[in-house]
Amino acid sequence: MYGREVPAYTTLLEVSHDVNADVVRARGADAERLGSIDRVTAERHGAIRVGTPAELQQVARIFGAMGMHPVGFYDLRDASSSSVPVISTAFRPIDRAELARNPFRVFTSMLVPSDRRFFSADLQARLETFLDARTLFGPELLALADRAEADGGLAGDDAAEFLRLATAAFELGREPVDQAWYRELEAVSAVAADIGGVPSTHINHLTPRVLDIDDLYARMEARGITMIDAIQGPPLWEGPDVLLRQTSFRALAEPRTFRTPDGDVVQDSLRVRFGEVEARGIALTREGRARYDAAIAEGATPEVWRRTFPDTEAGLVEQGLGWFTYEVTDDGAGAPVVRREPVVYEDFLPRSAAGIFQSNLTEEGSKDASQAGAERDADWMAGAVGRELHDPFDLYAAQVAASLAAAAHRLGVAPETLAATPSVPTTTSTGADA
Ligand code: OOG
Ligand code: NI
Repeated sequence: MYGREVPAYTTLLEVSHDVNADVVRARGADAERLGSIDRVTAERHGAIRVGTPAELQQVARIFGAMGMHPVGFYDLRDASSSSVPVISTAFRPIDRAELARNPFRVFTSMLVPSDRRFFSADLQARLETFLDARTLFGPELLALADRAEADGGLAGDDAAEFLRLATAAFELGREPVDQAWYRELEAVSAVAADIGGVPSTHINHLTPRVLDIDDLYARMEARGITMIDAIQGPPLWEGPDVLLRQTSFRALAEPRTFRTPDGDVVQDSLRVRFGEVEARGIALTREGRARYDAAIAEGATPEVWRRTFPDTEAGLVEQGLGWFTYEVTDDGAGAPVVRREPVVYEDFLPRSAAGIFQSNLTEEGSKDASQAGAERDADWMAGAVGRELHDPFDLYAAQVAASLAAAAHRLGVAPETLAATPSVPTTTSTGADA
């Protein structure tokens, strides 16, 4: 559906496949250190935007049907200098084995109409009235979603119908857009207009994963596709990739129908959907993340990175900056071997998200920084979504702890002995008597 709606996405996929095939040829097994090529090829994240907690709860039921749970809280209102009045979470599988089968996440943003930095009391009231009156997801879709979640899946025709209705719910709306209303919101924030100026929601972008984002950037430009100015996140450097590097091509003008204040229906265009691509690195611990945030604030140059991060995986382990799991395998001669594997970062970065939002907005919008913003945090978001909001750090920590417990059990040692020797190289023979 998205490839049909946004043909440039298909080009992005083609170039991503070419880049990944070249990296696998050049680097061999090392290319698959952060996920098998099958997983990386299937991997995507999408982005959608909704208006109210009620809409967010409905979206959570649809993603819940597919084993995707809300993880993390992102506040984009302060992360961006332009006007982005949303808070976000991401729906994704939370179990490692499920992520390997379904490496799909949806970054989901929700408008904050009560934030006076963006909306006056009058505009808030009209916005909420508009949002409360629309229906994004029909009752059949939601009923099927609930049944799928309760029963752990749907059979045959029901599964097909669920997918048909869910896909249709995320198509670009064809109904005429109220021009005056859309433009009024757009003067405040293009993102607010995209959410609250139209009667339906849509996939905003669908992002494939690449193994060499610098190469991808160059190849897209060579094809004549204008990319945003920079790759967001960590710089290109010689040490291990951490977290997430992202870039995008600018939003393309898409034809849309508008109803003018005089009641005429006219053709015009809107630029809201863009093409994003990402490279994923190693998940960082809270300490690692604090260093990352400081380094980004300093300016993400290779020099800053060399001062901030060790240039090997072993260094990340020794300094407690990255997450790694431990697995016991066989050295081929019957002796157990402990292998250390990096944990892939499965989440998002608010600064990068703000950078992507911002570089794709045609208008800055307006924001009155002298007003007090509406308080929002992870607890508030959990209440709004009506489900447990998972903390990404807790999920990574639990995954590492489970791997240590399993490895220690197989070796017949205490988990602390493995955790206390974080410098075990990638492959360590523990000796036949271990
Ligand atoms: C979401 C922007 C955030 C990312 O990859 O950080 C995002 C949006 O444009 O709605 O997708
Ligand atoms: Ni994205």
